[in-house]
Amino acid sequence: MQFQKTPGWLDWYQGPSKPGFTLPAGAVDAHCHVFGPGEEFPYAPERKYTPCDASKHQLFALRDQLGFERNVIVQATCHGADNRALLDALRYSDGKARGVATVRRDISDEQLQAMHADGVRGVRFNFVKRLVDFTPKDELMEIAGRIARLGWHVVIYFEAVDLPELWDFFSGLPTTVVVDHMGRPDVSKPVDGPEFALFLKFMRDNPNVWSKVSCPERLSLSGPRALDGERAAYRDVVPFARRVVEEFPDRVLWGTDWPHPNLKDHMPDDGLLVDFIPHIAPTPALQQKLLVDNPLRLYWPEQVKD
Ligand code: 0GY
Repeated sequence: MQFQKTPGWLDWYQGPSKPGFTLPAGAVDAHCHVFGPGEEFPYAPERKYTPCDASKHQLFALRDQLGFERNVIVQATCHGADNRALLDALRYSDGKARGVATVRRDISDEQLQAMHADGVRGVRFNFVKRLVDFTPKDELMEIAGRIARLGWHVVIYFEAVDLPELWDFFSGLPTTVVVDHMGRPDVSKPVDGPEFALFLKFMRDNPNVWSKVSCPERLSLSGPRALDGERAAYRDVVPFARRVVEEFPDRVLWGTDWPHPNLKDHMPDDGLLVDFIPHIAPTPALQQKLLVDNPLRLYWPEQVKD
């Protein structure tokens, strides 16, 4: 099937620069996607955008180029609850990728078991209105109860302004809960202001909640331009991500978000994104937790030695 990209869609950055920051051995890119290719894995009829194709081969080439060893591939909304492209990439990865799927309540236990065998370890609940239609909370809670029995976790994606309304639902989830992109703070507001304080309180009050400190390119207003050094981009996001890393070093993850859906202004150089990491995790000990120990504990626990 032929698909036309959403008008204005930015293709991912070809030939990323070599990062100045050397990733620790065993580093995991814990948030990235595959898109199609549409001819092989058609985009879902209910999707809100049609992306450019971004295949497993291209994702794994980026992994090797940047110096990551593993990926966590997150089901993107353009594939709805059709997880075939994700599962295909997981199978092809030879154990180097684990996945986060999207499922509906009609999924059978046998299907969940088969996904587990392929490497899925979580489901994603999306509350960003421009990306998905509404799913009733009782359906999501039912799914959470079922996947908890497999030892999976729930990834949640929402905007900062919606946290108060979603707080009780999130707090009632029976699994580890991973927040995408720090709950999308408005970084034009102060890091010490009430909005981000609420997010930090959410993490403090709920010890089962983790956060991805990812997507500076999505949250930044200052953008990729260097303010105080050639490779120091997205500096306005640093205080937010660093605050989360320093307060919750055992509950943070980082990912590229390749191939960066729905960016309107610029497409990031993924090498430059890697160079963002030492600004938010300034010591080798924090980098080891963020990039290796935490993702292994969540996605490859059988490989963690006591
Ligand atoms: C991200 C962010 C976005 C999109 C999706 O599944 C998706 O479509 O996650 C976004 O548009 O903010 O994490 O990829």
